[in-house]
Amino acid sequence: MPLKIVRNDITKMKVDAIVNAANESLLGGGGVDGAIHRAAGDKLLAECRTLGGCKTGKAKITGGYHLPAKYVIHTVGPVYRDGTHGERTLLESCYRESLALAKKHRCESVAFPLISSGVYGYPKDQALKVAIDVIGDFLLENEMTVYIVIFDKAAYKIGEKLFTDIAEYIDDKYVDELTDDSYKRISINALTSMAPHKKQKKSDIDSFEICDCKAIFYEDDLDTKLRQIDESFSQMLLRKIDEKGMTDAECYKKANIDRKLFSKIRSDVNYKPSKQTALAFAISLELSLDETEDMLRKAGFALSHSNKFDIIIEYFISKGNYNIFEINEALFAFDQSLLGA
Ligand code: AR6
Repeated sequence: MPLKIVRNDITKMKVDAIVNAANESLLGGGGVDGAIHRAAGDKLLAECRTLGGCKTGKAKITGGYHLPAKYVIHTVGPVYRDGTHGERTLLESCYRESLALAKKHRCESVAFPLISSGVYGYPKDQALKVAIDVIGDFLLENEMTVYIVIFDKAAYKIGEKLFTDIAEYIDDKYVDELTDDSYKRISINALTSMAPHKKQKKSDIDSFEICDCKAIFYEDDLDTKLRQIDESFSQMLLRKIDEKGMTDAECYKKANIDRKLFSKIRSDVNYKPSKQTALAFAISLELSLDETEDMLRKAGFALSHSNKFDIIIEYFISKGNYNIFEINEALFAFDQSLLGA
């Protein structure tokens, strides 16, 4: 199930558990800790007093009291010194221990702040990377919806090099919608997107391929090609999953798609996904750019250079980086909608 990055005040999140970036005393403090205690009310502090504190890297759970969340998971992040004092290991442990507690209490949804990235001084881009890595790994094995809650967008940072790289790529590729080039591209896309609906005779394709001198197809290849032309999005998806030797669960988890949506797609041969969903599967299946365009066409979409979202996706595919969580991290930084459910 998916990882979502959202902008919000964590005390407003309607989830089974929210995570508190606490200190070892568990008796409250500033930042997100203060906000959670204020919103939950005095009974939270009373319960915290019974817990005997919490070591750095560990987590403890309490009720949510006046919060919309049923539980608060209190974890203590490391104070950042210079990165050579086991800070990353401790921060990873905070996420892992909190997720394990959430699982033990059968939480279906959990929201995290960026632990240690405030008063404790962990560089925000690195804190975000740790959160995404650990939560991403957990979600490949577990069914849960996990939110990373960003309080202040200005404080949200992805790695500087990645940000500059993507910004340059966008600069390079972006075409104004009114330039000839993009018109050409859009019309080519429009034409090719008609292909799946057009019934072609075997002989047309045969002669086209031979004239073009690119390849001579044997009967089997032709039959396969013809079948693929008429394939729907969901048929193509299931075929690709088979071809890649993946299980359904591997595929929808890597796509950041939840199980229910996947079942819907699987059982409805004519299911029309959103562009974000179609692309999420293309990423999960590690399709090339051409194959991605093919899959999008089945859903009635195309990639365009007049759209930042599309260019960012293209950037990651061209680099062979199919980590959906990292892609979403970048999409969020550029104010774009995220992939998956
Ligand atoms: N919702 C979501 N995120 C928030 C909120 C909120 N309401 N308020 C702040 N943040 P910090 P730490 C973000 O300092 O670095 C406390 O005093 C904030 O922008 O709360 O782990 C404890 O008692 C930042 O990105 O936690 C400890 O002594 C992130 O939450 C110490 O601070 C974490 O910032 C813990 O420091």
